[in-house]
Amino acid sequence: MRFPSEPFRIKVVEPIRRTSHEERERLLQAAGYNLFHVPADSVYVDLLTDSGTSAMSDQQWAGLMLGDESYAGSKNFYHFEAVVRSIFGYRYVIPTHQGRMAENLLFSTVVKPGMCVPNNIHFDTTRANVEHQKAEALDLVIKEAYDPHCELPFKGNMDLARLEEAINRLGRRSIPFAMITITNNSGGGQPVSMENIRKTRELLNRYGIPFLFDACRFAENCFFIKERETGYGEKPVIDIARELFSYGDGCTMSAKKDGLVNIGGFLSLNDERWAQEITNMLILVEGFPTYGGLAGRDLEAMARGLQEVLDEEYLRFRISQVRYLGELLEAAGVPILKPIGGHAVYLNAKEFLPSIPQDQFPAQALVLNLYREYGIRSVEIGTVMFGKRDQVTGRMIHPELELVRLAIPRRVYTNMQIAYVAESIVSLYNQRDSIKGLTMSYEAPLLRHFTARFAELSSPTTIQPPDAEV
Ligand code: P61
Repeated sequence: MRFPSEPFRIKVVEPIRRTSHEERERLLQAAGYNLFHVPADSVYVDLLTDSGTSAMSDQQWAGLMLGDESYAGSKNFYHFEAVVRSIFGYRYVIPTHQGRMAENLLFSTVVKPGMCVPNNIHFDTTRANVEHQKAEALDLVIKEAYDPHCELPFKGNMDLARLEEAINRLGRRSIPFAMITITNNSGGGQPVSMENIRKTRELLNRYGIPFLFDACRFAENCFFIKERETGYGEKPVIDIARELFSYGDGCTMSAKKDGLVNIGGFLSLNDERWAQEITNMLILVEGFPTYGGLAGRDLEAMARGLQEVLDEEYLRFRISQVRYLGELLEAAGVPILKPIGGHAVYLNAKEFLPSIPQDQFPAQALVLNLYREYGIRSVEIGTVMFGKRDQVTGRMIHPELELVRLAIPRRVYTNMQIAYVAESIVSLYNQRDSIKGLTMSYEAPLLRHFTARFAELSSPTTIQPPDAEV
């Protein structure tokens, strides 16, 4: 384990309020044990998401002061457009206020009812936007992605055999385009190799199917390629990014991740007809094409962030800091998903709490106890988020993986705070027998994880799961 030293120093600080155990217990009860309803200023280390939570640099803040807020033709747009073209290489650049709007514009324009969009794994907003068009969101990642112990350098890869099978089964006309998400967020922040991307392109070319990227964490993916893929060790990350995007026809992007901004996104495409139709829709729902739902200053911050994120000193630190957390946990025997991803460490709740059945939401129980005991906020990615009720029996169908995601905001926390997180989790692991399961006392019909409420069971082993037959 090598200690990742920060390639920056701190110029502005934001104080964090300390809370007592009693206060956290009170807040948790008021929130129905759902961390989405705990106020952020009552959290010590907030690992809920790495999205929109980055610290901007002095250069980005300086850029805000250079915001040109003209309705049409802001100079910041032209700068932003030039930067996006120089990295991604596509002809048309369409700004949006965040990633899901780029998805919405693309899917509502190009995807028709009954069609199918393959991806390694769709992120939840991507899936929801595909399904909103009454189309199928098909996940075709390699099978090993679902095994938390399997260590592969590129566990986000597309399964090319299954992709070809899907094309033959559904017919080329049912597939408006295929996507690859880099890195694969829903599969543990795992990267996709250049070879897999090149072969996906070759396969899609044989059928004349366009190829788009969900590029949110592109720089982290390219850094992994540099670290792990033969032939790329000496290449600058910017050149790796240019090669990678050259195999596609466009991308959607939430700049709230590797754009290093708190708000912003875009769509970039080569196809003139798609770009024209999408721009018409953009004007209807977001704004004029040279600001797309953002202020001029936001475009400037995004242009600067997209360049900074390719700084290899920054990327080395970023990937190492996440790895540092994972390695501290692993060294203490805490079960985590392997290999360690680019933006987050995932706790394996099934192995952390083997005596709590999935009906009793073990990953949510971990999330709750991490906050109650140590003031750390994480997010459940398991039965609460992805469990479904069988329409006929009403019984819960559980997802394969029961995880807690510890997503690390970019340039925000010091290594000492990361060490605090590791120490806290190890301490919780050593007391894991005292952790109780939960019941869900309120559940919304859609996206229930945001509003669900829970109650704690008195003992994990003596209480029957709510759906069990007696
Ligand atoms: C996250 F609980 N991710 O990981 P937008 N593609 C990909 C993403 O990771 C992503 C988007 C598209 C989030 C934020 C988040 O239910 C949730 O700019 C690979 O957020 O619209 C976002 O980009 C969408 C967390 C989003 C959630 C929705 O934490």
